[in-house]
Parts: sequence; structure tokens; C-alpha cells
Amino acid sequence: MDFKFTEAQLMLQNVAKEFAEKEVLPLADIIDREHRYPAETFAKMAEIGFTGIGTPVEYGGSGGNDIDKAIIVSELAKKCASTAAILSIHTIFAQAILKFGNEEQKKQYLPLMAEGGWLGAFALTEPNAGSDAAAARTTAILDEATGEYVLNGTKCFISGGGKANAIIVFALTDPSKGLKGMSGIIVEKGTPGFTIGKIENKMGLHGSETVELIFDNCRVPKANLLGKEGRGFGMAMTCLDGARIGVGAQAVGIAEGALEESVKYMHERVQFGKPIAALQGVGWYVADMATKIEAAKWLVFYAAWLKSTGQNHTQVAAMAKYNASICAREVTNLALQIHGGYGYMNDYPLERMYRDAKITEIYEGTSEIHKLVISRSVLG
Ligand code: COS
Repeated sequence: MDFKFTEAQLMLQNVAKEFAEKEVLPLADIIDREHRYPAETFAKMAEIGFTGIGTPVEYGGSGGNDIDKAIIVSELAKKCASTAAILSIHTIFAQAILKFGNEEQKKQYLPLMAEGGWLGAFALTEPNAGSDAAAARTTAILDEATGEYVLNGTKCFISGGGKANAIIVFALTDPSKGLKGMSGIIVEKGTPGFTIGKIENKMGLHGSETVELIFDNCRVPKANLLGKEGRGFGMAMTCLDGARIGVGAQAVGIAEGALEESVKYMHERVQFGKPIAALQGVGWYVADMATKIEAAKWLVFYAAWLKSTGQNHTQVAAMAKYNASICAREVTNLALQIHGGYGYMNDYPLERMYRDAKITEIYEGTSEIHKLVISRSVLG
């Protein structure tokens, strides 16, 4: 067993830490208050190679694996959960193309996504198909005459969907077969018949836009089919297994950021004639926070290690995300409590962290879905 990051991973962590401090933190409150997508930060993440993390160098990427990705995402999330989410979700597109795409699709999309000119997204959820993803009803019927899929339906709660240049949309190419008739189709921004609907007004993660996607006789070439027809549901689940590690890393980062803020505050804030760090009761909060974070962190990195070494990671990824998201909620709650009235005001970043933490228990699968995945796996 070896619980140490390699030299290269430690260097990457330092680069990510510096980037988060210098480029991400100054915008964190601004994008939160203005509900604004940080395009300039995304461009800088492209320059530094973060947008190509996990994509092989031969396709324009930076190489690296899921451990590297988790390192970057958690460092970004310490300062700004929105920025971490944008990167994490963007990389799902490339991961799906890498795993299921053909050579033309890899050559066409991976360099664009890795070099950061293009943003990617992933669309599975529908108004009546959230946790029950198999209930999705968007269709993509092949028009044999033109060799195009014709998409009809609505996807909702799609992170980054409004800004994405290309999206993997899961739709029924054979509705009579239910989930066995679902396929992944690549839809590019600007395709006639594809429009952005409602832009959601959310509790947190304001820098990461969440939108509705509307497909109204939207025609895409047959060549945009990802993998084989009818394999879409399994592909979506595989992608979500990876995405859940990303959310886990994001949750760990949010919690670590909240602990850092709390430690700083506890040394500065004087009550009853001494810094509150000297008060045993408050110190116990810190003990709880640090313990929860340590446990959550290593479960996330265990899941990332399983994935990056090609092992089955469905159960551990679900455990890692389930546990880390509880950790993020509980730790940000304690951090806010430590800050007292100041924590409730938006002069301090705690109220943003608290709001941002909550989504980690919901998106890329709710905690209840993870318990379902874990229990099915344990029970056999
Ligand atoms: N990896 C690969 N394939 C998987 C898989 C995984 N992790 N999980 C399930 N599958 C496959 C199964 O093997 C099965 O295929 P076969 O019929 O060929 O055996 C198929 O998918 C159906 O699996 P299952 O019967 O488990 O499907 P359910 O309808 O019971 O749903 C859950 C499974 C609930 C786990 C799924 O719907 C889910 O993850 N829901 C949450 C969705 C979500 O996270 N959304 C977030 C937003 S995405 S924009």
C-alpha cells in the first residue's frame, strides 16, 4: 500500500493550488454574485493544460489520469466550486469520446476540447427522468433518406449546456426497446432545431450555468452516433461512474476550503479574551471537520485509483461521492457556525461554500441513488 502522491502528482497539486489562488479565487465571489460563466478562467485553464487532463497527448491533451484530475478539481474547488464543476463536467465529454468514440470522432473533438477552444457537456436528465434515467423519452429517429438522426425532446438541468460547443445527448433511437433503445448522439451548438430553453436560477454553483435543452426536429448526421445504437444507457452509466469521482473531488475541495477558512478565522477572532482557536468546544468542531475530510479524500482517491488502473469502480465511486458530499455539507455547516454572524454574511466566502456544497448531494446522482447502487452491489 502507498498513500503518497508521486512527485509528479505533488508538482501538479502545487500548480493547481497556485492557479486556484491566483486566477480562480479573485473571481469566485464575482461570478457567484453575477451568476456569470468565467470564460476567461476556462481559457486560462486551457493554456495551462487543465482542460486536456485525461486526454492523451496524441489527441492534443495533457495526458494524466483520474487521480490527476481529482487533484486539480479539488484544488480548484477549495477556492471556487463553480470553476471546479465546469472543468470536471467538461472532461466527461472527452472521456466518453475516448472510451466509446471512433477514430474520426476522437480526431475531430478531442483536440478542440483539450485545447479549450470548445466546451463539452453531457445530457441525460429530462423533466420526468431524473433519478430514473431509464425513463428518458427524447428520441433520435434515423431518417434513412437523408442519413440523419432527427432529435425531439427536452433535456433539463444540464450543466454547461448553454455554453457547450458539443454535447453528448442520450436519446431513444428505438423507443420500442426502452433503455435498450437508447443511444448517445453528439450534437453541436448551432445545429438547427436545437435551442437553449430555461436558464435555471439556482441556490449555488452560480458560475456554472444550468439549462434546459430543446430539440425540435433537430437533424444531426448519422456519423455523430457515439458507439453502437442501443448501447447508450450503459455508456451513460459508465460516464457517470467517472463523473461521480469528479463530484467527490469537488466536495472534498469545498470542505478543505471551508476548513482552511475556519482555521484562519479561529486564530484571528478573539472572544472571551482569547482567539477562539483556544476554545475547546470550537476545537472539537475542527477535529470533526478534519477527520471527515481525511476519510472522504482517501475514498475519492481510492475510486480514482481504481478507475485509472482499469478496475471496476462503480461501487467505490458511488461510495466516494456519497460520503464526500455529506462531508462537504457537514463541514461547510460547521465552518459557517464557527464564523457565526460573519459566516452568514457574504463578506466571507462561507455562505457561498455552504450553498455550493449542497449540490454535491444531488447532481450526477442523488445520495439515495448512490445508496441504491452501493446496496445492489453489496447484496449482489
Ligand atoms: N456501468 C455500466 N453499465 C451499467 C451501469 C454501470 N455503472 N449501471 C447499470 N448498467 C447497465 C446494466 O448492466 C443494465 O444493462 P443490461 O440490461 O444489459 O444488463 C442496464 O444498464 C440497466 O441497469 P439497471 O437495471 O441497474 O437500471 P435501472 O433503471 O435500475 O437504473 C440507476 C439504474 C438508478 C443506477 C440509474 O438510473 C442512475 O444512475 N440514475 C441516476 C441518474 C443520474 O445520476 N443522473 C445525473 C445527471 S446526468 S445529466
